[in-house]
Amino acid sequence: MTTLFDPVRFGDIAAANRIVMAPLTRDRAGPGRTPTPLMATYYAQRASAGLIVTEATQISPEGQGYLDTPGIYSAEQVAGWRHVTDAVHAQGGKIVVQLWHVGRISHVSLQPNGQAPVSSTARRANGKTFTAQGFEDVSAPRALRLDELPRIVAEYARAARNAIEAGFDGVEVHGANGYLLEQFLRDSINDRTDAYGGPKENRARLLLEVMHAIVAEIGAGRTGLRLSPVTPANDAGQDGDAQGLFNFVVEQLAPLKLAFIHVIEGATGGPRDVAPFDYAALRHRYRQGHEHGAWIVNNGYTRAMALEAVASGAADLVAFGKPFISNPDLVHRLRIDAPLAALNRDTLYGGSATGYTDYPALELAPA
Ligand code: 8OZ
Repeated sequence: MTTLFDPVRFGDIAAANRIVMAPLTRDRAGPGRTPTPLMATYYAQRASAGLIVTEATQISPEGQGYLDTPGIYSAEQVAGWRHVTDAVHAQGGKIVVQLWHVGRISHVSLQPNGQAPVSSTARRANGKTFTAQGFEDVSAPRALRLDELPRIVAEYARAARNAIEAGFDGVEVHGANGYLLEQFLRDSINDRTDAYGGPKENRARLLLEVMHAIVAEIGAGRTGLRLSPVTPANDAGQDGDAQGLFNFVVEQLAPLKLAFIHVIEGATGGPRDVAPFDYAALRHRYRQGHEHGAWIVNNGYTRAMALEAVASGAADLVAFGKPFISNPDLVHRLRIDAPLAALNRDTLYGGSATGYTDYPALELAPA
């Protein structure tokens, strides 16, 4: 029987176990939104995860929505990430970068030339972001013109190429949590009347174009996608037919033979039962006729739930977020069923090594 601690291959990635470190925004990038040596230490400390997904990383200056999040569009950023991937690989780990465009979840003070953030819509989200002034309401966006969308697709592809240059084992496209790609997907946000709005086939177009472009650039075996079909995060609302929309998305993606799909079940970081959704049906749709790619599940999994998900075959891997912040050796602790250290929420975003690289590993139990 397969367990959570068994190795697994998916696409071009060989993971030592089925425990994934979920993407976690920590707002500690340096000048030029460049990864720092401290970030390399942080990720290396967590390299016993079967796979690390980095914090969300903007594909362009326009894709940024929070203070001090890293990018992967400049040569300096690629060089900074190279230190991170080298440090993780030296510890025997695997790491993919999460490619991010926030869309309208941004603030003019974080945008190039103080411009309005861009989205599928010109309607402002009801929510806050973190800027140099602290928490501020997000700014009113400008709806992207039809003729600008190829530029966005090309920026995703360029970021994927940069990721490979930086030594990553692959990329995870951030298709979740109410950011740009979900601002196109959901009918609760997308109010366009062109080929990218209206029926689900149109609303899914940008995401599918992005996935095709990245696969053409770096190969499907190094490409994954994160989805969150019903999360209300970032004023995403609920799609009128979330099941139909996301079934369609994964059906369209199946022939691409991606390395993995990573699904947030329920409200991101919150209740798993926020809205009805049949995740098993989603997976079934994805796999029909295509037995490939890993299915990664996430959101509030306990040790017992994770063991059961893998043992039953409901999932191939399980991603843990907050537990990895305060337990760098989470894999070891789950293996021996050790208690988990508590998280200090005051040091989640921004700041120094405190609450970042100073969470200790469990002392090895005496033989
Ligand atoms: C927390 C704070 C800022 C950003 C997400 C990238 O929700 C994020 C994020 C989370 O996907």
